[in-house]
Amino acid sequence: MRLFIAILGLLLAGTLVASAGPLVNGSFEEPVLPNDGRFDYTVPTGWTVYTDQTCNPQMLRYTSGTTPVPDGVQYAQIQTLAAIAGTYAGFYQTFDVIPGQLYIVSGWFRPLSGTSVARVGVDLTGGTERPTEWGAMLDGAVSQVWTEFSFEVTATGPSMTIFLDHTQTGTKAGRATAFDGIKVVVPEPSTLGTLLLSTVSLVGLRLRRRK
Ligand SMILES: [Ca+2]
Repeated sequence: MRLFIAILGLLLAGTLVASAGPLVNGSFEEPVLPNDGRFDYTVPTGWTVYTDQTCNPQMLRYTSGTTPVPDGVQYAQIQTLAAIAGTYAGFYQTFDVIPGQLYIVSGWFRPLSGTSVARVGVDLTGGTERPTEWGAMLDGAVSQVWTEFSFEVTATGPSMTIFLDHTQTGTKAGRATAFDGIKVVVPEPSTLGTLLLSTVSLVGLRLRRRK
């Protein structure tokens, strides 16, 4: 009996840990670019491109002498082509979530010019309309290096859409923003698992004392 309860506890804890991270290809390692080609106009697997004009989705692969990639060896970026201030482009992905569950959205972004603004936001209804409010933002005028971001959202429905957004604030064409290591996870899943295991241990202890 004790063994059965212990196994049940472990299974429950395992399930809780495995439930995190419903997003796919947040690290942009797919599709794999050729080793000899560090650049491609490829849409990352699992993601969809959106824009209010014309844009270039791009994937890049780390090669010696270039800026290190925050997560793995590849990352994605999006480039606006029109010379219009306020124009935007980005990637979105819809994925399953548990209604009422708190999630941590995190990752890295890198505006590639002083007139690029990186934004990350979610649509809690799983819709594909670009959001008007954002969870994280970095104005290119501040920094051109990889910067980590993180924010919390509570799911209200069975699916959620994440938007990785690039906006150009100047009137020069060809501005871009890069993204990598995008994760959506349930915070501290081990806490509940530990709590369950502790409860199971206490039950086990009581059973042992009865013998
Ligand atoms: Ca990556």
